[in-house]
Amino acid sequence: MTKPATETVAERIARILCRHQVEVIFAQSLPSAVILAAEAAGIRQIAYRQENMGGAMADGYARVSGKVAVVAAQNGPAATLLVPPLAEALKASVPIVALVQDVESDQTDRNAFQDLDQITLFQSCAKWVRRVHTPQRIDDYMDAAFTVAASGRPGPAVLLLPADLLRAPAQPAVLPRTSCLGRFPLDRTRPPEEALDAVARRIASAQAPIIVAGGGVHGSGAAQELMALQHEASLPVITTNMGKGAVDEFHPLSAGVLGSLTGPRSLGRHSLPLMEEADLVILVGTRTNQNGTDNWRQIPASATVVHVDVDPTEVGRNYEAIRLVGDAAETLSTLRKALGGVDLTRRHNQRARLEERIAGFWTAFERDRLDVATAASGPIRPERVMADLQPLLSPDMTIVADASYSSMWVIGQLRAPAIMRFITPRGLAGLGWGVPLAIGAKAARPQSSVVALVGDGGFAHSWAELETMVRMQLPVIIIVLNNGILGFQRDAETVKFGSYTTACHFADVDHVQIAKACGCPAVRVEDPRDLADLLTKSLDAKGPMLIEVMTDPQAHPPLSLFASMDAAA
Ligand SMILES: Cc1ncc(C[n+]2csc(CCOP(=O)(O)OP(=O)(O)O)c2C)c(N)n1
Ligand SMILES: [Mg+2]
Repeated sequence: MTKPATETVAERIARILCRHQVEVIFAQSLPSAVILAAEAAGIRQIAYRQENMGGAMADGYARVSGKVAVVAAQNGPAATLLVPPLAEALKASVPIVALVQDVESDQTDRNAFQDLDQITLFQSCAKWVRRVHTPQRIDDYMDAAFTVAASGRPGPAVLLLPADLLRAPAQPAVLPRTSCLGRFPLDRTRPPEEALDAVARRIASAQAPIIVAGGGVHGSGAAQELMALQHEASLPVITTNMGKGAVDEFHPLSAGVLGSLTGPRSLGRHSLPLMEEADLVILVGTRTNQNGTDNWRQIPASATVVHVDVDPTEVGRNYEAIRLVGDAAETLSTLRKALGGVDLTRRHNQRARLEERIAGFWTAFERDRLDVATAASGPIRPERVMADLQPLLSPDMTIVADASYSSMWVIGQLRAPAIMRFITPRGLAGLGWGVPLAIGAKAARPQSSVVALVGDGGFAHSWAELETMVRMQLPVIIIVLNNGILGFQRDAETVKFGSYTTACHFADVDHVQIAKACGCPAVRVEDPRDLADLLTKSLDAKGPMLIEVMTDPQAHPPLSLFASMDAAA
């Protein structure tokens, strides 16, 4: 590898990013030496307004692009603001490399300006944190960061870069490196064949098997394999919140999302028995978390559990399971081959009856929610917003939601017309992720539409990034559900304590003015009959758009938590 004699470590970093096919870097000019070099090397800086948001943009970018996202930040206060998005990425298994400046090497621990123990800072929210000590090792450490992020269970890796190191002349690498490590999963591991043969026999002989697909299916790019398995072995599939869109939800063997949405007017209310009656539960790429399992209540204790996961520590965490440790796509592909060697007559014989039953769930769900999904007078029901968005869904579109009710409306009310992506911050369910996740998703697929649904509370965490969206020409359609309250907060407190605090009601906010002030066209909708046309026109226009929908503060998604409130209603 020839290099100009004057190359600095920062310039070397830019070259290494190019080797990993990094096309965008989420940053705000810092570390300056790195970002200057990256821009000079043709990497696009997506300049965020605030580090929280930049990290969440990187998250959305990685989830949709299949590439390791790179975010950069200054040391000290800027670094601390990267903690929340990296924590979400850690829990949601999203590969991000964070390049964080550190103070000059000889100034550490002297109360230098903005010095902080950043190794300790990032320890709980990253897979790996290292500081680079010498120019000779920059190639090794950069590659290690990408390897950590993209391999095994994907997640964030943090590389701390002392400012003086970045200015230092680069040295020849200890050993030259040429690989591209910028995509995930880096390795496609799979369990031994005997284990898959044994599971194939169990699938053939079970009375009532079911697949539960989690976000790991998307992370692995395993959705096609999953649908092939569903079809070939006549297996019913439900997904978790993060797994939504891992199968076409119009496939007759798809029973939608099951989780904590089991209250009145939910699909889960009808589909739950399918899980409760299962004698074989095949988990794929799920961390069996509280929301995904409705407080670990849904999988019957009598069922045999098979768990496919790339992270061996997730297998058996909450359910003792037959262990299939491996990449989801690779493992499902090999399982399909193993199923070729068993007699699936029992499965196929049950299929017509199963399909009829699943169709019944959807019909009952449609009937139950008809009143709210078609409500023609204000204040607007969120179910109506989703019903009007439904016919406009297309497989290449990305639907994003913020935490709180927005995630639940998207997950519980929309029906995926094909394998497609629904991005929600389900790692930690933090407010404010909706808009930046959507901007990152748009950066990953600029030709495809991105629609973000956000509550008025969560949106307030991220108003400033409207300007980023406009400036960077990453147009997203943002639907703000303005119910004037911290909806979930009010309702959860009401259920748990019988009252709620004074924080839950907001003053009136004109979100249209906020958007317009940032150069984003915007409109307020108060009549539900205006929605469909507006959504169609906004999608056709392909520009940025904020639609402020004045929603019914009494509406809440059918979470099991609200059973007592719903029963009293
Ligand atoms: C960063 C963060 N802070 C606080 C919470 C707790 N919390 C969860 S939902 C919620 C209310 C959200 O209100 P809004 O965004 O308006 O959505 P709505 O429920 O009204 O649709 C709050 C405060 C959280 N999840 N994340
Ligand atoms: Mg609200």
